[in-house]
Amino acid sequence: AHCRQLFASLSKMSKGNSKPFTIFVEGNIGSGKTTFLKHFAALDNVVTLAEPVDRWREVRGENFLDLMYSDPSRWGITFQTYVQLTMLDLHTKPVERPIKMMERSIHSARYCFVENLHSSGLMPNPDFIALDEWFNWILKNHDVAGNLIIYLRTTPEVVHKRMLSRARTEESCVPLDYLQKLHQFHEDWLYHRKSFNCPAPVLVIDADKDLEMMAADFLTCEAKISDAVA
Ligand code: TTP
Ligand code: MG
Repeated sequence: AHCRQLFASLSKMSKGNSKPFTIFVEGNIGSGKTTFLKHFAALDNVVTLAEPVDRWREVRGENFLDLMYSDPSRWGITFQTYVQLTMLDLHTKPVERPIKMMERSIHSARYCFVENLHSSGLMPNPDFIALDEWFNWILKNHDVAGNLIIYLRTTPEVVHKRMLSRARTEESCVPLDYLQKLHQFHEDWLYHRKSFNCPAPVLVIDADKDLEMMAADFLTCEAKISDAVA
């Protein structure tokens, strides 16, 4: 009930404003972003756009995600170019409801994943430059801004276990070390706020807990969203 009230009031605030209140749900691989979005999908005033990971696994018969993990130096640029395109598609997608909630954003693709590939030497410099030029052009010429980031903060060991137990085939060989690096990029960007531009205020949620224990956090989160909008 609390939840419905909150989103009803957000709905009123957004009336007459053609751009929806836009929330990016961020966090490491396996931090629970999809599950988090599902919780909010039931609400009348919210459109949730899940990450297009399935679009990355079947592109005209090619599995870009699998190619990237099997040979990041060769296929990293291909995969990340396509991720950037699908993210731009979601950022610019008009929605009929006042609140738009996205799994990830073009920002975390660039500041966490592309940055990680490049800085760990897996992405050649020219590939990185081409991607980054595209990214900067998109930021200048399209509205990819958000109003709030919800950061599902986890520890790498916890998400590593989750990732292995959900058993996405492509991720079977992703080592803990890779998740530790990605964790650090999320931390520096969203928690310590010392690396890249942070495109919206950040609400940090402890997402190490099991899903059953998250119910209270959903409510806290809704209250804080309300404050952020007010
Ligand atoms: P995530 O974007 O972290 O999504 P998820 O569904 O694993 O997260 P959650 O459990 O919280 O719902 O990652 C999806 C896969 O795509 C994962 O293997 C990492 C990969 N990926 C990249 O390699 N580069 C990118 O830019 C993005 C966005 C994802
Ligand atoms: Mg997901």
